[in-house]
Order: sequence, then C-alpha cells, then structure tokens
Amino acid sequence: MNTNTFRCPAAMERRGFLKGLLAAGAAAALPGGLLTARNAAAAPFDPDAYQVFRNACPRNCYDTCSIKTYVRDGVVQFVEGAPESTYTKGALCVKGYSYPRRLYSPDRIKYPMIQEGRGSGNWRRLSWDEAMDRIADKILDLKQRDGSLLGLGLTKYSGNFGITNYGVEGMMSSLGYTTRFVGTPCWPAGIDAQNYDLGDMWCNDPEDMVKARYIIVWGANPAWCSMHSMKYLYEARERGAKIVVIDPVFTQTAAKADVYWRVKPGTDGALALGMARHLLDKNLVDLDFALNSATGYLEFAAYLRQNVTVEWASEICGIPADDIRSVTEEFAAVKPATVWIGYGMQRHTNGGAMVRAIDAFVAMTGNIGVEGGGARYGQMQTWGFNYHAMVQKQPEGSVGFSGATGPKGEFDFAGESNTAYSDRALNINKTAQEILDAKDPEVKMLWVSCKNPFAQDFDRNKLEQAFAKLEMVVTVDQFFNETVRHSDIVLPVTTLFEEWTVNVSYWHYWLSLNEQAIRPMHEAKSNIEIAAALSRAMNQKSPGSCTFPQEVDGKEWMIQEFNKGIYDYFGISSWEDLRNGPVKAKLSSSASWNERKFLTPSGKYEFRSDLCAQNGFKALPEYVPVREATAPFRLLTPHVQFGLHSQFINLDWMENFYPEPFVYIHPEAAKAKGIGDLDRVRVSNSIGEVTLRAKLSTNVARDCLVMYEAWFRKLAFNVQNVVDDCAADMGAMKTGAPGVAIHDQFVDIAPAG
Ligand SMILES: Nc1nc2c(c(=O)[nH]1)N[C@H]1C(S)=C(S)[C@@H](COP(=O)(O)OP(=O)(O)OC[C@H]3O[C@@H](n4cnc5c(=O)[nH]c(N)nc54)[C@H](O)[C@@H]3O)O[C@H]1N2
Ligand SMILES: Nc1nc2c(c(=O)[nH]1)N[C@H]1C(S)=C(S)[C@@H](COP(=O)(O)OP(=O)(O)OC[C@H]3O[C@@H](n4cnc5c(=O)[nH]c(N)nc54)[C@H](O)[C@@H]3O)O[C@H]1N2
Ligand SMILES: [Mo]
Repeated sequence: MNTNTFRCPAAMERRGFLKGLLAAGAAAALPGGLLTARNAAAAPFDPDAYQVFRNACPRNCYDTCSIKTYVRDGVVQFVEGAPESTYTKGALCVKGYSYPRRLYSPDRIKYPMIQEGRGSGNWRRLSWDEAMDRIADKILDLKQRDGSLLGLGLTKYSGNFGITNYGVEGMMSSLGYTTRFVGTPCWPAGIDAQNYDLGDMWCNDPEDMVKARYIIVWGANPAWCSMHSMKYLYEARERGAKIVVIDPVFTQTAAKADVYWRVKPGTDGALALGMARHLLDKNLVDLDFALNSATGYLEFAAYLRQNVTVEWASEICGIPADDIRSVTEEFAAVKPATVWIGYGMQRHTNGGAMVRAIDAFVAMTGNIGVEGGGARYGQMQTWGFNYHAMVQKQPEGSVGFSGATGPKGEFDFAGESNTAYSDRALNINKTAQEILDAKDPEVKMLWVSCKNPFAQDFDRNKLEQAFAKLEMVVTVDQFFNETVRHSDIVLPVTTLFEEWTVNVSYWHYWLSLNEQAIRPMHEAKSNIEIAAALSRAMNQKSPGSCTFPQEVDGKEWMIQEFNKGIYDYFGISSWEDLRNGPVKAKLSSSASWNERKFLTPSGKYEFRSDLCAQNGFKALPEYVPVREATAPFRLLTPHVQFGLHSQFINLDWMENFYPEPFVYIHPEAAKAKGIGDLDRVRVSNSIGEVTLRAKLSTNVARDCLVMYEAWFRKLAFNVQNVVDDCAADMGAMKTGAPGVAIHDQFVDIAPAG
C-alpha cells in the first residue's frame, strides 16, 4: 500500500445547557469535589478559569462530534459541543454530555487483571509487566506449536475510530501474519451496492440538505442516531421541503415527518421499483441523466415495464398504491430532491439489492450529482490519513496464510511488506462459526479491542461455544462487560480525554483534533501504548519477534497521521491549526458526483452493473425477496437513543434516563398472546431466548417486535440471544465479508409466567 496516495474511497473503498446541568449538581460527583452544587450554580461562568482542550467523540456515529473540554486542576469539569463546527454547532447529544461521568466512572477497569477461571469472576490484579509477560509467552508458544501466528486472532471494530487506534491492527502486523476478523456488521451491503451503481460510496455534504425541496429518510432514524442532522431537515422544511420517513417502526424521526410510511421490513426494494415504474408511466424520468450519464437505463426500463407495477409493489410492501403514486410525483416535481438511505434498512438478506433499487429511483429523477439532492449513504473522502500506526512490517521470516489476498475490511491492514504470505481473513459477521470451524491452525488465542463481541456479534449461544475453544482471550476495554467476563486477561484502555488522536466522520466533512486533556486515569494505557508494551515483552523474550516500536509518544504518533493531502483537503497548513477548532473540507461543491464522472467501469452511473453480475447478483437492480419468516413475529433490534451499541447505558447517569429495556409489541398482538402492558415476557427462537418486560405500542406493526440493542451493567439483557448470523447479500467486494441480516430475525413471544 502506498501510504502517500492512500485514499480510502478511491484506493480501497472506505454547548451552555450543560454548564448549567453539571455546575448545578453533577460536578459535585466529580473527583476532588472542586465545585459544590451551591457555589457553582451561583458563580458566573469564567472561561479563563479553565484550560480548554479539543476533543472528538470517537464512537461509530454519523455525527462524530467536535468537543470542547474544560479542565481545572487536572480534572475534566465539563464538555460542550465545539461552536466552531457548523455541524456540531455547540451541542452534544445526551451521551456526549455524559462523558465526564464515563471518564471518572468508578466502574472503569483500572489495572490489568487476570481471571482465574474464565467466567468465574475471580479477578486478580496484575502489573503491566506480568500481564505482558503472560501474553508474550502465549504468543511465542503458539508460534512454536504452529510454525506461524495464524492461531492468534484479532477482533476489532468500532469502539474507538480515532485514527491512531488503527495501531491495534499495526500491533498484529508487527507480530507476524495473524488471523483477522474482517468485514463490518454495520453498512457493507449498502457500500457494495453504491459501488456497483456509482463506483464508490460518496454522499453529499449533509449540511446541504437545507437546499432539498423533498427529502425521503429511508430506513434511518437520525432523531436518535444522527441528532445533529435533524436541524438540516427542520431548516429544509422551513424553506418549504416535504419530509417522508419510510420505516417499519414509527420512530421519533417519523414523528417529525410530513408523511410516514410503515413499510414491511425487507420490501423497500419492491417499493422503490414501484416508484421507478410510476416515473416511467408519467414521463417523469430525467432522460438527459438516464441516457447520457448512465448505462443500462433502457434495459432497466424494460425490466420495470415487464415485471413491476405500482399495485404489485403495493401488495409486497404494504403501502397503498395511490400513496406511492403521489409521493413519487411530488418527489419528481421538485429539484433538488434527496433520499437518505439508512444503514438499518440494508441489514437484510436483500439489503444491497434494496439500496440499488433506491439508488436507481433517485438516478431516474436526475438528482445524482446535485446540491441538495443525492442518494446519501456515507463517505470516506475525508479519511486520507497516513495510517502510520496501522502500517507495520511483519518480522523477518514471518510465515502466514498463503491463500488469495483480497479486500480485508474497510481499511487494508496488511502493511507494506508484501510477501507470498498474508493474514488469514475470517468473517467478522460469523465470528462464532468461524472460530468453531477454523483449522490448520485453529484459532487458539483472541485479542479483542474496540469491540464487544458478546454484546454486538450474532448468535450468542454459539459464541459461548466458540470462546470455550480458545486457550487465551485478551480484552482491551474500559468496563467489565460481558466480553471481559469471557476473557482471561483484561487490559485497561484510556478514554478520549487521556490520549492524542484525530477524528473524521463517515457522513459530514469535518476534521477534529483529539488532544490529551488529562493524565491517564489509574493504570490505563492507549491502544498504541499497549502495543509498545507488548513489543517490549516480546523482544525481551525473543529478540526480533515484534517490530512495533517499544516506546511511543502519542502526540507524535497523532502528528504522523497527517499528510499534505489532508492539509490541502481541509485547507490547513498544520495540525496545530486544529487547536483553534475543527475545520471543514474545502469542497468545490456540496454535491458528490457533481461532475457526473462516476468511478464505475463505464465511468457512468450503472443501472446495469456487469460487475454486480460477475459477483453473483443481478446485473439490474431487480426485486429480490427477503428472508422467509421462521417464527410468528419479525424481530427488529435497532439502535437506542441513550446508548451507542454497548456503550453509555452502563453509566449510572444514563441509567436514570433508561433504566431497563422493553420489547415493544402492538396492543392487538399482545392481547392475542395474553400479554398486558409491562408484563414479563419471554422472546424466543431456535437459537435462544430473552426475558424482559413488554410495552404495548402502536409504533410497531402487529407482526413485528422491537427490542433496542444495549448493554446494562446490572441486567442480563442481550438481544444477540435471538439474533442469528444469517448473511446479507452484498458487502464482500469492498469490505471483505458480506453484511449481516440483523433485521431478518423471527421469534415468538409468550408471558414469562
Ligand atoms: N442486534 C444488533 N446487533 C448489532 C447492531 C444492531 O443494530 N442490532 N448493529 C451493528 C453495528 S451497526 C455495529 S457498528 C456494531 C458495533 O459493534 P462494536 O464496535 O463492538 O460496538 P461498541 O459497543 O460501540 O464498542 C465495542 C467496545 O469498544 C470499547 N472501547 C471504547 N473505546 C475504546 C478504546 O479506545 N480502546 C479499546 N480497546 N476499546 C474501546 C467499548 O467500551 C465497547 O466495549 O454492532 C452491530 N451489532
Ligand atoms: N444514539 C445512537 N446513535 C448511533 C448509534 C447508536 O447505537 N445509538 N449507532 C451508530 C451506528 S454504528 C450506526 S450504523 C448508525 C445507524 O443509524 P440508523 O441506520 O439511522 O439506525 P438503525 O437503528 O440501525 O436503523 C434505522 C432504522 O432502520 C429501520 N429498518 C429496519 N429494517 C428496515 C427495512 O427493511 N426497511 C426500512 N425502511 N427500514 C428498516 C429500523 O426500524 C430503524 O428505525 O447510527 C450511529 N449513531
Ligand atoms: Mo454501525
């Protein structure tokens, strides 16, 4: 990989309210008791009394907020959204405002610890040296037994997207060729779909949604998952736009819409095709775009005429035909009009096909490459860093996997040295099955970082079996979660306030510095300091066995991630400019694809994609039915408002907002099952069960149940007991593994008795 030209998309596809809140009470809970509730509330705010640091929320979130952190006497007192960013605009979400509590939580993992008997809860404190000794011994033992390090697996995903944290992948490369869990449980089917159609995933600047005159939010819930984007939807509406939300669940976003369509899950492809057919029937197609900037349009139109009617679509997706017609006509009548394609929508066995059908509908209306328009999904234009921490060389003589190399995740982590060997790639979306099946060598040791498999991976019972096979599990984390419970050694990692890094978003176009604001708490180390500590232990025992630098300076390593491309793209001359606040990319247009030069093989928008056909799918964005039901109720397990996956809800502050999970069931379905509001119920299917209380709600359909994914520190609640690892259609081309059909799950429900 040429790091100078590294560019994910082309190269490899991929504020005072709080002061009041904290000063008024919460600050009293902070260490040192520097502010009492009474004197803080009375004292006028004096910014000069604080040292201000720049931080960024590194979670896997659209908003990736720029944070201003106020420190006094070495203690983070409060945080606010950076006012310099027009996107964050001085505000954080409730999770962001809870950061000081997370940082100072008494529940944090404080020291390296070893569990005598996995799952026993019999934890004992270790020194860093002893922990690293044990880990290094095990790694060397594997090498000796297997002749390679393929018995060592890494599972890492989105706990912290700070760029220097790709040093975890770098650490693995610096040991040799290992086993990597590749792909993403998040958005891969849609990534491939947009690559087939457009040649890359590249969305408009979300701030330009204010220009849109018609907005369809299709299977996304920004009121919860991208709350800063909501202001653009509201402003667009103030300027006259109409907003349609399409979701099987009447979400908070839907509650804000002009039109809400309760679509049957997994049928959005049929709906989009029905809308496309209606464009044809009413001569509403932008023929200039369809014929001159696209290929395959006539063939697609013929497919629509032969196979699709609005009534057919209506029958499948459950939206009345006349409603489909009227929204289609309204969407086509104004320009710009845009669709926000959500990640939730593509987590189906036909997710990629559905995204292609929606892309096609937007393309037919000529809204691709248009400011305020677009089929918006995500972007990785802003991610052109050096990946200095990630790119590490294997030690001389490393033996690895001699199979074919291919894309290995959203980022290629193989490093610069290219020998006949490579890492062994296993599918992250089938972690349990892959561990159970791996042979020659078996996966014997697992390093878990920025990942909580027991909360976020699929088929939890099978994951228990898979972990039982492992000889050693090392987990690097901040809290004693369920994955830590299934580990032998746990290593405490820093939070964003305790380390240097840099952050960008996969949605907006802002760049944020993350400065170390305080000294690390307890004995926490950053992910790259952990790698350096491991390298010291490895080299002491076996000189040359690990190439990772044995000392790292976090700030220097952050600086090493910058290059001229990044500086030019963001219009800065040094990373130090970011100390004045986040900066936005200097975009020549807020529209992606504004030159209509697509990165597909034909250079045009491809209604017909031969590449897609070569990869085993339909060349045209045809209708593909969704997974068939295997139990009476469809289960959706989408993202929760007060947490981000398994993060935040474990904090006592957040428990006040969200003390327990519920399964949401339609009142008529509940009545038929003899279930009353707030009754305890059992939700089960062939792979497992969950017991919790039910809430009756007409926000869900009669044949659908909703449980939001979350980790509670005191409750044995886990949606993954009933979510299997069935694959989505697309994703393998650009991310190394297909997505996962998270929302194609079927369960039954009964009173818990
Ligand atoms: N049923 C169901 N399952 C899902 C989904 C769903 O909708 N429903 N969504 C899927 C999606 S979209 C995603 S993106 C994945 C997310 O899956 P994960 O990436 O596993 O999710 P998180 O819970 O955000 O983070 C994992 C862990 O990283 C830790 N962490 C935080 N900061 C750091 C750090 O600096 N260093 C280290 N080492 N660890 C850190 C956190 O404490 C947490 O335990 O889950 C997927 N799973
Ligand atoms: N508060 C909060 N914010 C987050 C996250 C979080 O966990 N909590 N996670 C972050 C991450 S990693 C991601 S990936 C994004 C996710 O962001 P979103 O995609 O907005 O969120 P999801 O909850 O995954 O799914 C959105 C909606 O898809 C709907 N859906 C499911 N199946 C279908 C279908 O077949 N058709 C249609 N039309 N809709 C369907 C669900 O009902 C849900 O309301 O949010 C990010 N931001
Ligand atoms: Mo995600």
